[in-house]
Amino acid sequence: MALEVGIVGLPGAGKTTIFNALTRAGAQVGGYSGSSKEHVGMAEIADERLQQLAETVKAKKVTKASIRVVDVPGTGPALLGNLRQVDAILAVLDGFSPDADPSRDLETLELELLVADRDHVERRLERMTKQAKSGDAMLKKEVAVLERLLAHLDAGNTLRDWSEELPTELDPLTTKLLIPLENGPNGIDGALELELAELSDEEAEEFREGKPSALNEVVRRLSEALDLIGFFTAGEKETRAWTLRRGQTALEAAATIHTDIARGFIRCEVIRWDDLVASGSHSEASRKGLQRLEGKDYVVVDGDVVNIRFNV
Ligand SMILES: Nc1nc2c(ncn2[C@@H]2O[C@H](COP(=O)(O)OP(=O)(O)O)[C@@H](O)[C@H]2O)c(=O)[nH]1
Ligand SMILES: [Mg+2]
Repeated sequence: MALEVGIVGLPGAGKTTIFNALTRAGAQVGGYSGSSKEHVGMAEIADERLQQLAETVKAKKVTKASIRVVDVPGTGPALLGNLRQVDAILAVLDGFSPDADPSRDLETLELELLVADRDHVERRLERMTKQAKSGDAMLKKEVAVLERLLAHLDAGNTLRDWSEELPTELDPLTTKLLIPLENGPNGIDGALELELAELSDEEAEEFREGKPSALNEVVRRLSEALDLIGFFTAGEKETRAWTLRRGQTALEAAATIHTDIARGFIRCEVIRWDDLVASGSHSEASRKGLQRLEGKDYVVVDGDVVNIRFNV
């Protein structure tokens, strides 16, 4: 499953603008009617290694790795609740209007997230209290934890300073990775990025005159914060980049590609991406002994090219 990031921000901060620039999805920007829908799209991750690999194996199709992006149309517990499954939250802060105050807005957003979590804990407590009437010991235990947790929050504390273990399936927002992103001249220029997103990669590159893409910078910060690594599958039919969290195994890499491949996993051939490029082909890399055989528990390393042998 692709990694997922949720965009939050105050109305008019430029969430949908940034969403469009990241995903090239062309969702409607501005105005309350146009921005009242949830948008979902994929943001591609730039990786210079991919093109070199594709050229080496003469790939007919090249596919970048991508992150799923969700743009929620506003704040408030119900809307923010849609983000309980995301891996990270991108907080878009207005840095372009005349009275912009990004740090004030970040505080407001953090408070909104906390309110949404408090609301969530309270609802879950109500539901669990009803269910616990059956006498189930586990449920009663969770009710006791939730009661203490609610009191903890109502005393002005946060979920981050809760020292006990949180109930599983609570999926709080305020313990997620939060990445602030100022939209404006001092941060990333959402309006400019949106215009550039409509150009081809080459044209946008030219326009930037060597300056790095602000969106690549956002994706890079996300990858870093989520501790992502990139691995590749390099075939003639398709050469493709994928992501994993650091420390994940060959079996998890297989599951990222396809659940059937994970189910039928036999073993995995691994070559370093630069060894493959330098060798010029899989067979030459293999002849030089640069290809290794690994099992399901092998921890994938950034830059690995994998070929998973499986039966279905
Ligand atoms: N000048 C300027 N305007 C922007 C920028 N980003 C967004 N806008 C404008 O601000 C308005 C609100 O943007 P939108 O993305 O819909 O905000 P949302 O409500 O957070 O989704 C739109 O008219 C955008 O064109 C920016 O970086 N600079
Ligand atoms: Mg919007």
